[in-house]
Amino acid sequence: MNSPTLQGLNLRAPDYVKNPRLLAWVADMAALCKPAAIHWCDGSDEEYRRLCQVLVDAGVFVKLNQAKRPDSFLACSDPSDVARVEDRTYICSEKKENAGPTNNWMAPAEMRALLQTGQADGKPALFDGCMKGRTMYVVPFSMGPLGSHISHIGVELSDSAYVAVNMKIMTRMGRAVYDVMGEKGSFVPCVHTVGAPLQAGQADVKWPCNKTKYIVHYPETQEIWSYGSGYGGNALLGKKCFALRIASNMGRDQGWLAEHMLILGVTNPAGKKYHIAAAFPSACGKTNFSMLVPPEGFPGWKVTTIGDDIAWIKPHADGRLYAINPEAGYFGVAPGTNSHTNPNCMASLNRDVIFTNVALTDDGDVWWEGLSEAPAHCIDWQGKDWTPAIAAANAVDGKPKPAAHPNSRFTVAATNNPVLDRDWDNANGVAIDAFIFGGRRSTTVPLVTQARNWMEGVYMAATMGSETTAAMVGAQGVVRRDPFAMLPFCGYNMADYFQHWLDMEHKLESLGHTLPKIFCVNWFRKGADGKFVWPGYGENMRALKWMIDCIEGQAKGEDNLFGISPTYEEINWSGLDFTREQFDTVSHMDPAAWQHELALHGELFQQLAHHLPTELTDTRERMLKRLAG
Ligand code: SAT
Ligand code: MN
Repeated sequence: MNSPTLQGLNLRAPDYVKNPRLLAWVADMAALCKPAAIHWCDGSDEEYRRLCQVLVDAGVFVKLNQAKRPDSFLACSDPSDVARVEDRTYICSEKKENAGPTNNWMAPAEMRALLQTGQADGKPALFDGCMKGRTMYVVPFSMGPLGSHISHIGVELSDSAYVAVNMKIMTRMGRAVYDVMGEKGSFVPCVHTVGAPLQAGQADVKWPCNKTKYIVHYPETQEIWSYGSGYGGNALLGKKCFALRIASNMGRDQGWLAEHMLILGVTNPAGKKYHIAAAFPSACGKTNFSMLVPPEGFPGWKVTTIGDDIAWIKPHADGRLYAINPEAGYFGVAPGTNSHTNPNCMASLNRDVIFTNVALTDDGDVWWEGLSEAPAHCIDWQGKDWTPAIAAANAVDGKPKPAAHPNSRFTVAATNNPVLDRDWDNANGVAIDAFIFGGRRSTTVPLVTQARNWMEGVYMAATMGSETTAAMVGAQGVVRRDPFAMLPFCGYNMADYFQHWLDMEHKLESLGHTLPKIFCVNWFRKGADGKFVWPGYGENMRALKWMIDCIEGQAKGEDNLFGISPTYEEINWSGLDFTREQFDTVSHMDPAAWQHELALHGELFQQLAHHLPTELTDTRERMLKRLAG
């Protein structure tokens, strides 16, 4: 049989690809992007190995010492392409008000002219010929267990082999997806290019990308178009683009929740198990919390991981919310990860890992700040010699020059995790008992607070603030409101999203089960010396246990402005020397600080005034009155 061709490009798909809409779309995109070849990913281990070798041969991957870190690789990106680019991320809904005031917006027709169809002044579209000289990988993936009623399918076209191998780890990727899709099934089309076409004979660079970047979502037609970056959430389109920005739109329309949440199981010594979903902004310890090792003083307690970053949560006829982890791997922050902060993560990283932007040691292994004592010499993430002396000589603001980029990452399969929950791949998901919302706040917000009711919990989540981290391009350590840790990820109007959460209460109540409890936590309060007071990591179990006591009706706590917080006596301190004074430092609520905090809530509400549920402004009024005494 003759293969269909396009200007010499073989378009023939494997026989098992039978979906006419998919075949037509791939042909259209090939015509637009003009790649030199098309590779239909089958998701096999053999293919993964082959593509890793292609990346090694191209100088993109360094193969790590096989004895120390078997089958693992290091990639270092261009210094201009190291994190999500929020100011280049767009929600292109038909109506601007549906994107809301917190998202960048452009009219779909205007964006399509820019990316796809070409502009009136004759300027070519950015995607026109963007893959010249490169291979276009066709990457079929399922977000969520294959065939689960909570799952959804996507196909990413990318001119980056790095993306293809990362997607193999991060999602259920490969041939089986086509079986689920069948001839008529739908999928979310995702097109990604590094935006660096190669002219004939031109040598490639190690990390191709483009100064111009566009991360674009069309919520009505459920499409993702990403241009110019090869990094993380900008390029692995199943993650933030699909599983949060597009899926939040699906969730609003279909009555479910797509959230920036880890999911963990916690089992008490009697064998009773609870499931908790917890939202924190990027690089605030979600991966650590999801793999927590209970400390001394908690014999018989066990924490198991369902997911570390994203949860899709659907109401069930039994009145409970069931959550799945749409991902199959972890794209976690390396710096600060070590055998104290996250021993289970360290065990996960023993083999089969892709590291990005960490340092390379002289014996062919990896190193990052906070892993262990600094090596005498290594090659930093920018390929330069690094020694502690060089780091000190190149300090910025008194901070030594890091060997690993602060947003450096590991990509690893969930199945590497020694405390992976037995239900992590359960197509029905797990029933959620509580939600936790946490930000990075050096002041003001207490260690742990239970919301008095669903509405006040939604208020807590909606007004969450956090100090910014290296996961996004821009200034770090600035407090910004990050409602539900979804500010960069909600694919529609944030005020409507609050309403969607409020509506969930009535939906669940009508089904007759008790609602999950809602808590707010803050692990990051600092003392007068500027140091963290709460020991964090495994010790967070102490706050988690108190939350479970609340669920079981064992803890009463003390009522305050914000909700209900534990007394010193209610926390199990066994095995930890943490004084009443220290506890006071991480939990006390300063009226003046809260006056200011409520003013900031007011600013957020003003920004989101259009469509903002009145329950939220009413709650703020009540808090102001209470504060005034
Ligand atoms: O770069 S990602 O968006 O995938 C990681 C994160 O910021 O949480
Ligand atoms: Mn995240």
